[in-house]
Amino acid sequence: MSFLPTTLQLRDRAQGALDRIGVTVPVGDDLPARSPITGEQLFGLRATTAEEAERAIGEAAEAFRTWRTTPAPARGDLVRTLGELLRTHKSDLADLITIEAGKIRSEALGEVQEMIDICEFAVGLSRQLYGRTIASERPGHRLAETWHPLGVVGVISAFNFPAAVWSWNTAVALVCGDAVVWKPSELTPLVSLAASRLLDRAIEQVGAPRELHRLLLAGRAVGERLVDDPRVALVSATGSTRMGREVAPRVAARFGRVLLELGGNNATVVAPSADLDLALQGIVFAAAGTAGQRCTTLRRLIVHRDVADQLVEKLATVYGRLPIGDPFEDATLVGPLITDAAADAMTAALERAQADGGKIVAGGRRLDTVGGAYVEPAIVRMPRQSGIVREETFAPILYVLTYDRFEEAVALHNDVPQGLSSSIFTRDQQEAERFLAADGSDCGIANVNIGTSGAEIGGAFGGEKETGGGRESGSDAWRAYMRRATNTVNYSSTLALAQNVSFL
Ligand code: UN1
Repeated sequence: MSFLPTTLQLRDRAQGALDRIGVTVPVGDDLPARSPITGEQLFGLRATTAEEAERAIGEAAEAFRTWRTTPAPARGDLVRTLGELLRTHKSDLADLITIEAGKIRSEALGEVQEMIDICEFAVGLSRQLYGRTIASERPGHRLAETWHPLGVVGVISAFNFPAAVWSWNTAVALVCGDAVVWKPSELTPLVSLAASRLLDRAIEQVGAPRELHRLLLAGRAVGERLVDDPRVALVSATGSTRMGREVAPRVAARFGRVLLELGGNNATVVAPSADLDLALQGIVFAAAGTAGQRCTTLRRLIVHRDVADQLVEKLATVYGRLPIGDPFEDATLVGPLITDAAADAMTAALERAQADGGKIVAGGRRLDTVGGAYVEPAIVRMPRQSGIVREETFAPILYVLTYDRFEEAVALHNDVPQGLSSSIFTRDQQEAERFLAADGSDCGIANVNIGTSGAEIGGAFGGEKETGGGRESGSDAWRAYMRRATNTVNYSSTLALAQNVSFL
C-alpha cells in the first residue's frame, strides 16, 4: 500500500480545481465535504434549507415555461457549450471525483468522458426528437405523434457516479426542453457544486434562463420535498433498491413519473468454451474496478465446473497482486471504499457467506491504514446461491458458483431479485444467442465476451425487477423526459367518425 496524501494536500488540490471551475464554496457547518482517501473532512458547507428548495423548484418551473418553447436545436446549443466546458475542465472535475468518491484517476477521467459523450449525444438528439406519422383509418385525416417538453425533472443521484449520472439525465432533459432540480448524494457535494457551476456558466454564455438548473445540497428531508412536489413532473432516482421502494409509491401517489436506477446483482457466466484470458481481464475489471462500487459491478461468477478451478486459481493470483491505495497514484487499481460503514458491510457479508458454507479464496481483509477504508477485493466460492449472494453488497466481493448444464447457469443467473447487467463468456454461438434470447438473461443489459460494467452512453442504461425498470442515457431513453401527444387532423370537409360510428 502506497503512502496516502494528507488531508491538507487534498484540500489544496480540491480548492485549486474549484477555483479554476469558478465555484464559490458555500461555507457553513451543516454539511461536511470529506474525502474517503483519508476519511477526513475537507470543508464544512452550508446546506440548502427546505424553504430554499421550495423556492428552487418554483424557479425551475418558471424557467421551464420559457425553455419549452425555445427550439430544440437552440437548446442543444446550451448542451454543446456544457460539453465544451467539460472538456476544458476534464482534469479538474476528475480531481474532485477522485477526492470525494475515491475513484482511481483513469476511472475519474472516464466518468468525465461519459459526461462529454452524453453531451454530444444530446446535441445530436436536439435535432432528432422524432414523432411518427400513423396511417389513419379515415380519408382526409392525418394521425401523428408529437413530443413535447415534460416539465421539471428532479434528479437524485448517488456517490459512485457523482457527476456522470447527473449528466445523463440533465443533458437529455435540457434538449428535451425540461428544467432540472438536482439533489446529489450528500457524500459528494464538491463534485455537485463543480458540475452545477459548469452548467451555470454554459447557461450564462448562451443566455438561457438562469433558473433552468437548481442544485439542492442537502439531506434526505430536502430530497423528500423533491419527491412529493407536484411541480416535479419526473423524478429520476439512482441509488439503492431501499431508496427506490420509498420514492416510487410517493411519486405514484401524486401521479408523477419515476425513472428508477436501483440495485444490481450482476453476474457473468463462463462457459467451458470461453477464452479464459479474455474472461479473466473482463472479470477483474468488472468485479474489482471502482472498488466494487458500480451498480454494474460483477458480483456473481457462474462458471462451468470443468473450468472453475483453473479460472478461480488465475483470478486469485491476479487479486493477490492488485495495487490498493492512493487513487491518485498511477499504479493503483483499487481505491478506498466510500465510508467505514461500507467496509463494515463488506466484513458482515463475508461472515454471512462463510456461515453459508462459502470459502474465501482471495482477499477480504481491511487494510490497516489511518483514515480511509481500504479493503482487499474478495473472491468467495459458494456451495449454492444463498441469501447473502442474492443481496447487493456495495463492495468488491465476487461470489463464485459452478454449473454443469447451460440451463442451470441461466436459472442461477436469473434467480436474484435484481436485473441490471449480465454477461457470458463463450465461443459457442448458440449458447451466446440463447443467453441473449427471451428466455435467457432477464437483465436490462446482456453482453457477450465482455464484462458487466462500463456500458457506453449510446445504449439505454437500466434494468428490470428490483433495479426499477428505468432507462436513461442513449437510444430512445429521451422519451421518458417528454410527453407524447397524439394528434388527429381532419383536412377533409366531412366528419367521419372512427370505427364507422354514425351519429347525427
Ligand atoms: C452506476 O454505477 O450507477 O456501465 C452507473 C457502467 C457505467 C455506469 C455505471 N457506464 O459501469
